[in-house]
Amino acid sequence: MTRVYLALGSNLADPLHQVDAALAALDALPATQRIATSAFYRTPPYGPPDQPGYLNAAVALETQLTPGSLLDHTQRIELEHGRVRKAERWGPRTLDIDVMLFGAAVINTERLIVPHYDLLNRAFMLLPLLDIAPEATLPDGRALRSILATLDTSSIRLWHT
Ligand code: PH2
Ligand code: MG
Ligand code: MG
Repeated sequence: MTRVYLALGSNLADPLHQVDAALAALDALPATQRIATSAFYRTPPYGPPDQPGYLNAAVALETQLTPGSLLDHTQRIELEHGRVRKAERWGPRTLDIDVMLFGAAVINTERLIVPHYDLLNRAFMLLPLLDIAPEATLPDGRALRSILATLDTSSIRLWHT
């Protein structure tokens, strides 16, 4: 079993509904249990500013799937929930499921980079992750808590407020 942390994001088509549907779909994955889910956060767009704010959350899974098989499933779930891949970098999306950490694995393939390539710059990923894994570290042992402390979290709110 491997402990995996996923980031969920949505800023189109009723983000709360999208993320609830993603949680249900993750719960249906084979050989996988969802063991923790963060609070839901409202975060300002990172990248092009002319798009809606995001709902961001993190989930912890215990899985026997390989990284490639888990990615097949998360990409399938994204597509089943209306994801249309656009050329615009960091543009709006109905549902985004990103692998932040896969155990202590370091993965650098065409399809998958783990730890997530931009995790260290993204408070909207680290804050939810640290909700459910305050002691989480990178594969090299660095504490994510100390990395979040270098980022601006002042405009992140709870979704329900
Ligand atoms: N995802 C992006 C681009 N920008 N901004 C926020 N706040 N949250 C996201 O999940 C996000 C983003 C690309 O995946
Ligand atoms: Mg993403
Ligand atoms: Mg993605």
